[in-house]
Amino acid sequence: MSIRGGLVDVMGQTLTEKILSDHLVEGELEPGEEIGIEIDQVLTQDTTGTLVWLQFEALDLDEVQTELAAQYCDHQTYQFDFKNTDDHRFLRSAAGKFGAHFSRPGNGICHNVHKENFAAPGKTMLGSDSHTPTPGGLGELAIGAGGLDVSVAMGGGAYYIDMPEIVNVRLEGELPEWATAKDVILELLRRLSVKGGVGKVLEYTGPGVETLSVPERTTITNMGTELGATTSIFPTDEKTEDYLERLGRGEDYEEIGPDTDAEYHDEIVVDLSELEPLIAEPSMPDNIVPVREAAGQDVEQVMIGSCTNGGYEDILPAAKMLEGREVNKTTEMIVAPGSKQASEMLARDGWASELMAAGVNFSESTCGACIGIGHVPASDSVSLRTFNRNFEGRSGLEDDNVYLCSPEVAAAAAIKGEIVDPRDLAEELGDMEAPGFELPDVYDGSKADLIPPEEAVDDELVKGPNIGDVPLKDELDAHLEGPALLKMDDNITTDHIIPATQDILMYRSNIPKLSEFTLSRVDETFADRALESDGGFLVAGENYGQGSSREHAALCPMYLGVEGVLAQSFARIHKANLFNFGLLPLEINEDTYEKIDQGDDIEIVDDVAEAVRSGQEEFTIRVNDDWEATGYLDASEREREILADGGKLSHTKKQYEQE
Ligand code: MIC
Ligand code: SF4
Repeated sequence: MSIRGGLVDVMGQTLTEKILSDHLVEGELEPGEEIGIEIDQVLTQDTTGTLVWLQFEALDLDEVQTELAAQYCDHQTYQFDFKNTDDHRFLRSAAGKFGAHFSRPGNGICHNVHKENFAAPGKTMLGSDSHTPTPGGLGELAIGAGGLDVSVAMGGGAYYIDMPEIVNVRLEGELPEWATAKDVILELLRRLSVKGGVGKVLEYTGPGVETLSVPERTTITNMGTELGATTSIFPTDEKTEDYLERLGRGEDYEEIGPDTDAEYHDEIVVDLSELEPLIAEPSMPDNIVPVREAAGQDVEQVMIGSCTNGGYEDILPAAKMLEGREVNKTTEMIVAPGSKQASEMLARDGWASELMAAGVNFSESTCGACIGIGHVPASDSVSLRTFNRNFEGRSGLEDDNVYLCSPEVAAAAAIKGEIVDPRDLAEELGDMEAPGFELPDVYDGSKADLIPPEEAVDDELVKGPNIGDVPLKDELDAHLEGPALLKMDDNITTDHIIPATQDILMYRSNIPKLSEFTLSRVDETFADRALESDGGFLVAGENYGQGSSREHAALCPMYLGVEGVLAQSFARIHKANLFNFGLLPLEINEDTYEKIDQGDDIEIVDDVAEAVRSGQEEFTIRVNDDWEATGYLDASEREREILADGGKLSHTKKQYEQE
């Protein structure tokens, strides 16, 4: 029995409900209802962080109000151009001026470094990166969001979200040899698809939980994002306490879990003992098959790293498999540890030299190759990666063939030069043992690259010439009309809308320039056509905007004059970003989607501004002055006000003025 909202509730609570009710500032925990929650920790990274701070500044906020905020420089650390370095310098100055921890470029990927240094059970966290849910593996309720939501939360404002459904993912049994945590999440992707988790929190329970270490759990929670889930979370136990102690943070431990009579909206059972090595084929993380079905394909590149499998413990099994062996002469293998701490420890333990001796190259601890910066695969070749996303073209090569798998499967392919189930390779070689999963006694990396707010080196913002202003939009018009500028399929990713490769990424804080690349991967003429047309709509199928949290995917279309998106359904973070930048997201049914052609004239017949503010849910869409269809606006009162005010920046400024 627990107390919630002042009433004695006879039903037990899930872990998610417990953390949410501890942090609830508005609303009730009813699925679909909007709730406001208090945020304890904030995470931001270099490619979304510049906007986070520019918006923080534009809101006239002057000091971080959350318990902790951390600015990481991880996505683009190679500093190819002064623009990247300018961004990093600006971020250090913003962290110093406003009071955040600053992690220097090269210190590691935000999720890995945050997990090692700050993540703690029972806390809430908001991050401007879609893989923010990673520390769910140690009981933190962490959610990815657009940068503007993060700025507002960092200024002490609540974070608003529709109360998700909570799904019980019950783990039974124990992983057999050669099956890994990566295979658990690949199995869920096989069953549920990339949109199977939208509007849901996946809460892991059952006897299988205690068989997994915290880093294995965080591999699973990290990739819950690929299911579209709001977040994923594990209860805490001795394994969590032990992990925090090895990190030197035993005092952060707290025992938390669901009530025994907690009620869930749904249940999925995964018997760990039935899992086998799996692989995601190109070019969607839910194209899952057993490794044996993909075996025999030549592999030219193998990469171990990323926020999913870049930990010391993830690289160790591969190192053990390669000890005394060599990478096949037809293959290149690169290890990019997720944090500098992992690199440092592998170097001290001698495992880095074992890997080097086997023919492996080490990269800086960075996202890099995961978003097409460096190690771009050769044309018409297979690249096998331990990453979490293989959206087409994300590697930097348009028609790429990127497969996703565990470090064990990756190392097996590096040895054999082709995709092979490690069980079959072990049998073939006769002397290769399953490496198992092992934690170091202590995580003892240096903290030299982490600058706490009290040791800040800057107290004023430093803005180089590449750092622009955040464009503002006027209030929503009464009359919206324009062409269907582009018609797209299902599952369009934010990588399609604003790609993240090096030549484009350096303009993340220069919106006019960045906008030139909007949807260029779908249609090179889009940006010019949008500017010329002075208004218009995007049309898309299901799950529009899946993938990243980058608010640029809404901000740049807004800058080009796009007024709304008509889609069969939207991904959660992107839909919030559309509201935040004043773009009307209308849901349409399949018939309407099929009937609209690119170039058609679209008119929203209602007085749009008035209808949005008054709570109207159905909008009449007139096409070519010829036929009509209905568009649905699924939005809370708060989202409607934001939209009508021309976006969250104008809306929040207005609110602050009224206070
Ligand atoms: C990604 O994995 O796509 C990114 C790059 O980390 C993005 C953030 C960004 O676009 O900067 C994400 O996942 O949110
Ligand atoms: Fe970085 Fe890739 Fe993880 Fe995104 S998914 S945070 S780009 S490593």
